[in-house]
Amino acid sequence: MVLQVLHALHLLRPFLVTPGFYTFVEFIKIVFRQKDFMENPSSVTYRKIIHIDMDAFYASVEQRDNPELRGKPLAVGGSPEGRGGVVATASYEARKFGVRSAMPSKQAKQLCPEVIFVRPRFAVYKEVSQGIREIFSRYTDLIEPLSLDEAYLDVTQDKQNIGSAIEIAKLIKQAIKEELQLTASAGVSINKFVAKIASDMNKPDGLTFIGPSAIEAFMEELPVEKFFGVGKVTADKMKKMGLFTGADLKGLPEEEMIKHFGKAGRFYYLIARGIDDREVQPNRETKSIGAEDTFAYDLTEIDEMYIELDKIAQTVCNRLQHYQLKGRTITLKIKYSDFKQITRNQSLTEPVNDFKTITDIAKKLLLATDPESKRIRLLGVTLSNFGEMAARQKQTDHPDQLLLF
Ligand code: DCP
Ligand code: MG
Repeated sequence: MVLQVLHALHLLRPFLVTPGFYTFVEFIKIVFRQKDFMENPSSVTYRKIIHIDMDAFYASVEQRDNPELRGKPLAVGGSPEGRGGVVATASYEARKFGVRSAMPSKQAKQLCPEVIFVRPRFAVYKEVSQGIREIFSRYTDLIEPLSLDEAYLDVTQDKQNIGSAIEIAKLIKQAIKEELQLTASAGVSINKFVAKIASDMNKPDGLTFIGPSAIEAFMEELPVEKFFGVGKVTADKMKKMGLFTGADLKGLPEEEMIKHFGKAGRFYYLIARGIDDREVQPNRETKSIGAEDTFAYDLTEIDEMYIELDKIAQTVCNRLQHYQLKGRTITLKIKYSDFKQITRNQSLTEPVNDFKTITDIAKKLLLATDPESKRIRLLGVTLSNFGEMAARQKQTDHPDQLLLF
């Protein structure tokens, strides 16, 4: 018997080494996993995924380091006096008044006159971030950071043979509390998508487990705007089509989803069924950081375009500062009302991350495209070419590899 198998393998050898074969094997594995999952959930060994997200991250660090700020409404970000100041995050006390991330600081002050504004201290947040990653690494090396305060962990096989992902999440939360005097929320499930949504469900200091048998019902009830990758524009489109929840999405065949939402349609199709095979990927590196916006109506006037570019450039700046990165290449993306898309870029001799340079170059690139001659539905700005700086950063603080926006 063994000899027969070996003989068969020998005959199949030319096929076994082709990449196509591996793709085929992966495909079969996925099909069987999903088939098993649907028919007999108890027969499958699931992955154990934890998503951890710090609570009101910047604001909590500021309250930790300055007792006078504790229990008070706090906004970390630009001051409300200057032009263009934006809230990076707000303490839970300030959130009660409606103060939120990305809100103009002026508006935050109107909503909550007692709010205290504090400038961000990125170097401290980065240090805390390294602290939480060190805690994660006690349990697994499969850590995928999404930003300074957020990461996926695959603990299917944990380093300490604890076995229970819920127990590991508890221990991590406890270590963060005792060693860093901060709180985090955790989501535990069998895939990234559900774990991430779970971590947001009982903030602050939450721990939410969504097991295999609960996933289907959970996904059915989930509003479409909570689906990964569904922005405001897609959510509005879905609602116009009468799709409000996961259950509604599930009603649409795969071809229909792809027809309406392109490549993302396939992802939504699977996700609506609780299927997400994305691996936890350590060692991801940031190659670019950007932001874009699709407008509620097409833009035709340069003044409007400039206003929108200012907002987009501000978001890009916040993100660059959040990750402490500077880029040498600025790329402008324009999508017209007929969905045709162009990009224009400019590279500088020195890397930058300041608002003025980024928005000025984006406007210059826009102006060179004769922008008022066509209706514009989307504008985007991206910085890339982090070059030496990213390389240096990689050498000095290895775990700080980040996901693209
Ligand atoms: N951040 C930012 N600009 C944004 C969003 C966030 O600078 N538009 C920064 C500040 C946050 C940190 O990133 O503290 C983490 O972002 P989160 O979305 O996780 O928000 P918080 O941790 O502040 O709050 P939550 O408890 O809701 O996670
Ligand atoms: Mg957070």
